[in-house]
Amino acid sequence: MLTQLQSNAVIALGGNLPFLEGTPEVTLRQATKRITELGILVRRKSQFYRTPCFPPGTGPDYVNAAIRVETQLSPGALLHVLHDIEHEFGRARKQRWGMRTLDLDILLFDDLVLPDQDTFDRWHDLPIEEQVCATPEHLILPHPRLQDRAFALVPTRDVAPDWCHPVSGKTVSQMCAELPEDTVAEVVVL
Ligand code: A4P
Ligand code: MG
Repeated sequence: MLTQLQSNAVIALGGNLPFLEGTPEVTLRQATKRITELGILVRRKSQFYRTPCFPPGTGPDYVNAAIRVETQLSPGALLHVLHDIEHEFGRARKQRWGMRTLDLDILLFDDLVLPDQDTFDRWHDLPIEEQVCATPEHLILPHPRLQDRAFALVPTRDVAPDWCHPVSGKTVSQMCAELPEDTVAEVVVL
């Protein structure tokens, strides 16, 4: 019998609005449980962090975390499952980078670069003023902002410190070490 190969992925979890009576931390815990219930194997969980909203001043602090998972799903099918879970936890898509009960992003998926190197490069190099308003239609992997964001990299370091970025070749720990110190210091364990 053929066994299907498992893929490894890192998923970022974030939220800065309560869902029903639950704080964002409660939502993130419950969302992780839902991910497991839907057959995705959660191998490692990061600590929960309180992080200042980005862009600064646009909303309450976030709670951020990351999990390392194993799955037989394709990247597109995994994103579909994550969108369904966001929906279950009250996510409304009103505004790019707007406040939200739950955001689930795929940061890394094996060593895949999707949809292709040119598209990845274009999103990776997008000027900040365009990042605010441009929403990708395709799944982009790795997440094109991963290397810029302490709120994504610090939790990812908990679960995958030696994971090599398939384009830059840098490990998650190296990318973290290259962030401005003050942005890392703002990411505080809950
Ligand atoms: N998409 C493309 N690539 C991916 C990927 N690797 N993972 C597409 C997930 N989705 C990806 O996403 C918009 C579109 O991107 C989707 O159609 C999806 O197919 P979205 O979740 O609907 O919208 P969004 O959340 O506003 O966009 P995105 O890209 O997830 O936003 P960011 O860049 O993650 O920013 N501040 C703090 N402190 N902590 C945060 O977690 N998050 C954001 C959201 C802003 N500020 C924050 C935080
Ligand atoms: Mg998202």
